[in-house]
Amino acid sequence: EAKVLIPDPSRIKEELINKYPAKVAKKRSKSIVINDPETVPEVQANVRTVPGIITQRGCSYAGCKGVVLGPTRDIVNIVHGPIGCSFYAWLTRRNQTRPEKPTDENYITYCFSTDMQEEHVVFGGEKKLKVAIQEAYDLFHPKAIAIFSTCPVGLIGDDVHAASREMKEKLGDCNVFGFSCEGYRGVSQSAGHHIANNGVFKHMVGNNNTPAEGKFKLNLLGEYNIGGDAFEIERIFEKCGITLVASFSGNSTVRAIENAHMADLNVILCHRSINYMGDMMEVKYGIPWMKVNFVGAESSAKSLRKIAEYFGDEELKARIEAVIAEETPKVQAIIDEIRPRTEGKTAMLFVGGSRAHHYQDLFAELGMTTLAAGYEFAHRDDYEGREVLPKIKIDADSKNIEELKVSADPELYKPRKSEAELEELKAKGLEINGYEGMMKQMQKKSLVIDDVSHYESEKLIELYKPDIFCAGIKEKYVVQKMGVPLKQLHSYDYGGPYTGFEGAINFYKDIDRMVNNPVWKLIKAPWEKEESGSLEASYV
Ligand code: CFM
Ligand code: HCA
Repeated sequence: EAKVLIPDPSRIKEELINKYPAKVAKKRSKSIVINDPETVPEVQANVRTVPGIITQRGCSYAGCKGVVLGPTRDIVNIVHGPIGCSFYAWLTRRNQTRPEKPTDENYITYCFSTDMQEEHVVFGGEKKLKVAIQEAYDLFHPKAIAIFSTCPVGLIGDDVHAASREMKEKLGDCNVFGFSCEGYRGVSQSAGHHIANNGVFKHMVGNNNTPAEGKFKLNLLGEYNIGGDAFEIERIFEKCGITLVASFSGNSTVRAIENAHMADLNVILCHRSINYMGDMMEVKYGIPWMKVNFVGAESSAKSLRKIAEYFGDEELKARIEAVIAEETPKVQAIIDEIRPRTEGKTAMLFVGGSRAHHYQDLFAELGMTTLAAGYEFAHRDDYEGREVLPKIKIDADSKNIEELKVSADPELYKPRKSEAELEELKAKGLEINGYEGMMKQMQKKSLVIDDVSHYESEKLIELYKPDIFCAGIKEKYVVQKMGVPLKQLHSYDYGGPYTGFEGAINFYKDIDRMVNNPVWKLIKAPWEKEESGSLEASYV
């Protein structure tokens, strides 16, 4: 790989924190580390953002309602709260879906809310919630209705679970369940993912015991079909003869999720948002999980080979090799064309809890170096590897792992691989029930920064002058006004898919267009303007 000379990271780190009050500087210092892939240093992560700092983070409600349940097609997702929480989340995440028939249920484009008013905050909103559930049922007769709590709900004590139970009983043929995902729970979206996983596991997985058809059956976990990513993975799986039982939750259906425990393997794309589901399904049903990555052509090929190795079937192996051989030349032709224009350029990625890692592979394929990267809300295991954290596994009822084992239905608990087989697979280099994290793959002396602040991002851009910065909509125009193109790695700026082989081609082309656009040279960053001498001067 092309190595780019990078400025002294300790000096940069010092610059990032020296304007903070001493206490803040000390705290931020633990979240800003200089990477060493050999001996990965400890990163402070998943801690509360210092009040007053402008963070990229969102809330627990966003993680539960928006992220994990958002892409579900045939659940009526009702937000219990003031209308703003729902309206401002309406179709902002680019999760796509594709019903088989135009008449199939599809509620993705709808925005359901109880539109809580002052009187409900004062006198309680449960009555209104039950009326809303009844109204949704009468209008649509959906298979499932999910309720999401916003901040005021927890503060006034509305019991969304009791209301859901009561309505489920009353309606009879509709699964109704609630989530206590008030925005203030936890320190970011991350708590919402966990709450969502517990709810989906408890109320949906295992509801349908019809055996799934196919020889190689797996679930795709942590893939939300942003910009059509899941469609590309579905295409590849189909070509390889792999059966996708359920997807959590891009392009998913209630029926598939209820049937997910019939699969023989869980492959996890976004470890951060869904590792809980992988663990719970492993304990209750005996299904191992494996971390994969379909972002990047090489990673996609590697992930397919891992799946083939897991199933250990020669025919599958041959078929997967044939698919890789067919897809790779198309990808390589585009790399050959574009790479001379992107080689040696630099990137920074500050995104979510997974993509700041995965997208580094695509940049590497273009010969580009990642100077600095970090997550908004990931935990230490996503940075340093799964082994760094004690295994605290919490089940759908917040019970411990032993209780979950006891609650496992003996009919359904079937270890898909014996201990010896699992060991054998691990010896072959397959990461079963494990994840190496971002830092082992990053260059020595690159900067790893958790929950980067707005101020730190500006400083990083000023000091490193990267060729591209990757983040979200809140950062986009601020960064571009500094003369640096910003690629949104959440929404893909209306582009995508970026997964698999076709996705890689889309990404290379988009990045080429961005980093080689002469327009950026026409913009003067605040510190380049004569009247403002220094960055500080332009901000007083
Ligand atoms: Fe996982 Fe995601 Fe991400 Fe995420 Fe998100 Fe997203 Fe993201 Mo935005 S589930 S952690 S909470 S890969 S919504 S599809 S893009 S921040 S990096
Ligand atoms: C969320 C959703 C988000 C926001 C993206 C952004 C997404 O965290 O609530 O800030 O641009 O991917 O849609 O992460």
